[in-house]
Amino acid sequence: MARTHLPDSRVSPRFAGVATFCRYPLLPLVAPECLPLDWALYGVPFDGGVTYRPGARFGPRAVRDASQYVKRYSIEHDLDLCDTLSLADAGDAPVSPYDCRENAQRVTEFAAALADPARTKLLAVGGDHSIAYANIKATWLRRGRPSGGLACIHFDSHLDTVDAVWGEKWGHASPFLRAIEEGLIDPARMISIGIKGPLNTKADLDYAKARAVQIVTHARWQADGPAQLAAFLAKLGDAETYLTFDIDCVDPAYAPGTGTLCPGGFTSAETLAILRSLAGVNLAGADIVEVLPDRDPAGITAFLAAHIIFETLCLDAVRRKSN
Ligand SMILES: [Mn+2]
Repeated sequence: MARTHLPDSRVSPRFAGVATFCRYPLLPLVAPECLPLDWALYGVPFDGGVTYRPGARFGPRAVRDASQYVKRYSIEHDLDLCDTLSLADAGDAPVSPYDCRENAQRVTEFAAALADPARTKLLAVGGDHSIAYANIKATWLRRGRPSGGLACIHFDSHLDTVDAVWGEKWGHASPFLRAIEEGLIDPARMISIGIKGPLNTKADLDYAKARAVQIVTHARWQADGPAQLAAFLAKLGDAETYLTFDIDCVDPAYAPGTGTLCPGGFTSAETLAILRSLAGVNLAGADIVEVLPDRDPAGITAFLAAHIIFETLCLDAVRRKSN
């Protein structure tokens, strides 16, 4: 029995109709038998927090469009995602384009109340990385404010633990410092994967290092990254874990459509394989951020982001199938 009703692509082709994430139903149109909803996907069209090139506010629309060709059965996990999870597109969060802090508050309020707060998990599609703070906060609230915070798996070129840029404390360079400061994330159970330089200063590493965030640079990944990640996952056990994916950890050759480019990252194939290697993790929530459609002439960045959504949801499906 399907948990998510998709339009039959032989009746209503993938290139027709109004685009929702992966063609999942809009939240108000979810069939009663598919409740409670397992995941609410929503867009956050906000890029007021960027330090360099703007445009990620158009990310949710681009990812919705690119995701029309995401199918439902995973060969690698041998599972039909839509038979396993009830999924919906909850539309876009209300944003405040000129004010990062107010935006974070609005998005948090919207996300905290979506669908069934006790049972529905949240996947936010950015937008710049500042919006991760809001989805982390909403997830933390919905999980009953776990003391000590959530564990976190972070893919990025950057640590995003700068206290403030031009006095702005809620921009895309700061979401993890804010989340750690507020106890939403436990830095001792956080891993940042794919970090690349150069940095503005060596001191940019200080905050994360002082709080024991496990940093796996892209260069280090080539040596023993998979083993480090496996050990981290073993240490996590069943802990509720938040997954945050900044598309700029992917090599610009594979994901040019982003605002703070950093050459020499993961290929798209490596990206999907790394995500699949997380199978077994207890996901509490997730985001995929920093897709900038204006710099994505062939749409490959948005298309990869759409498949990152699929692989992320599969992780929860694997876990539910095996439990
Ligand atoms: Mn980031």
